[in-house]
Amino acid sequence: MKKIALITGATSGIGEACARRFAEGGYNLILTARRADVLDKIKVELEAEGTKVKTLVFDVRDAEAAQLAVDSLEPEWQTIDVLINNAGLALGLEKEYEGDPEDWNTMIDTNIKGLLTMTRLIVPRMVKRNEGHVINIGSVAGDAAYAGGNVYCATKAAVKVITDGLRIDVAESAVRVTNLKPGLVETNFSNVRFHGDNERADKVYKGIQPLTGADIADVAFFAASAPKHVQIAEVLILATHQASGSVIHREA
Ligand code: NDP
Ligand code: 8X3
Repeated sequence: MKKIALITGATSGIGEACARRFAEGGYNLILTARRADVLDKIKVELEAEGTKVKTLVFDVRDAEAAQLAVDSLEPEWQTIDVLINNAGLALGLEKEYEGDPEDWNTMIDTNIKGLLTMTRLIVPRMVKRNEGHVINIGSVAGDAAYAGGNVYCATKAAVKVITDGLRIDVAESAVRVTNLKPGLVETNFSNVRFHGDNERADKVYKGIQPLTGADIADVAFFAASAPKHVQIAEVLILATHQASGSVIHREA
């Protein structure tokens, strides 16, 4: 029987790339996000290649909707082997004392509380089965603040600590817990961060070859494929000319 991976934020970027990588690696998939039409398109494509795909449309900020979606899974979809908590975003790059509190709430509710909601819904069954793997998408941004990163960096620092906390709490079981910390990955991330200012978003990746979603998906798949006694606890993945969240060498 094929294993099942549930991926949040599977309509774009790293989440979509994980869907493709895990499908290629022989998993069936539960794909979640808010955009039903995009999820459907990916489902049709992957099913044509032999992967079974279940889509769940909900906002990870809505704990009740998340619960209803997970409760709606038929028995054949209830044994989730890998949970990839990927849905997330940055909004703005303003100084902390000039930032928009609505943006802060959205980042905190999505990146921290949404991840916790999914963990709370999926992990009890993993612990009961004594098997499973949680892969959280953190960030180099969680290692240290960079200019204007303030609240986004804080959410990713929280992801690191929440991931470490879960690893401690499931240590008696064979459930594995991984924090992947990408650096610059060219996705829709910057378009979202700059509220649709695509010109500004493009500048983020100027003068450096950024990572791709597929680069991160490869690492996630590697972690999930490690022998059962091997727990890849944390991985920092940077573009070659990036040294930290704030040190990036760009060709003129
Ligand atoms: P994208 O904007 O390309 O993808 C974000 C995904 O998250 C989309 O599928 C979106 O789907 C989903 N999403 C956003 N908000 C919600 C929500 N409230 N409920 C459900 N789904 C949601 O960005 P990335 O692929 O780059 O980002 C994925 C993760 O990787 C994020 O956690 C981000 O912080 C992290 N990351 C990104 C890096 C980068 O440089 N790109 C580097 C380090 C970490 P939809 O809109 O359909 O709901
Ligand atoms: C996303 C990448 O550049 O904001 O976490 O740290 S960055």
